[in-house]
Amino acid sequence: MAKPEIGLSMLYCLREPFTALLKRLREVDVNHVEIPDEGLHTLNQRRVKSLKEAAKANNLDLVVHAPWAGINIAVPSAVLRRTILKRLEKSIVYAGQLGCRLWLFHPGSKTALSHIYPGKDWEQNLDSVRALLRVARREGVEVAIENTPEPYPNLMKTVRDFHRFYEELDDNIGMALDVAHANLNNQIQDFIRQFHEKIVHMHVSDNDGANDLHQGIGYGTINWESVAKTVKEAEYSNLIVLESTDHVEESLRFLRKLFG
Ligand SMILES: [Mn+2]
Repeated sequence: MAKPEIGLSMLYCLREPFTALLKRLREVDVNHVEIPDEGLHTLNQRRVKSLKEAAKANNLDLVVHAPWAGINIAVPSAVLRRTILKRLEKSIVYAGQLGCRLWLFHPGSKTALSHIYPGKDWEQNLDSVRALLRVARREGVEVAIENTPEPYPNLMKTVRDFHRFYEELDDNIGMALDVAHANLNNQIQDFIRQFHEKIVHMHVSDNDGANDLHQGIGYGTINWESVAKTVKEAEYSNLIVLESTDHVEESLRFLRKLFG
């Protein structure tokens, strides 16, 4: 039976300049790397070219994480939503140019208007996801939508939200399961068991069960033995990407042992 492969998100070096990211990519000890298209590492044409060279030099397979800061695909203003979707479209195009199998993004959030127009944000979220799926198909990139953490007003945090989403979307989209986010509402097992056919990508980091701390594996409250057991039972064999911002080397070793 195929085993999951361990990858690494470069989130931990997002404080460093882009040139430092390129240097790290030539040294990382993994075959799969996730690039956040965000902050100091925001992609552009020139950077895509350098990333391609670095990936080739170290034989890396890349996936792109969509920008997330200030990005709300369910925002009520049409002009803001157009701008946000344009930015995300660009990110998908770059993912295609990088030869990525996958581009993943966050669902929308509630706003200060949500209580005035109940249900409207949920509709905008679905519409935006459909628009992103059209772009991704044009660019030949697979997309996945990630479960988001408490206590933020995101629209898709629980298994219930995802069941409703899949029922209403009426289209195919993979799920990127963030195990650490699922720990914040105590639904790690529920997500893996109920959505194992949808999950195409996983993020792992640790936390205290209350805050999305992106800690190293084993430094928070997540029961990793039990996660590994459920992942195995679900016969999950895609990527498990480390998304901690500390104890990176140690966490990679831990994960290799756990899922190896
Ligand atoms: Mn994540």
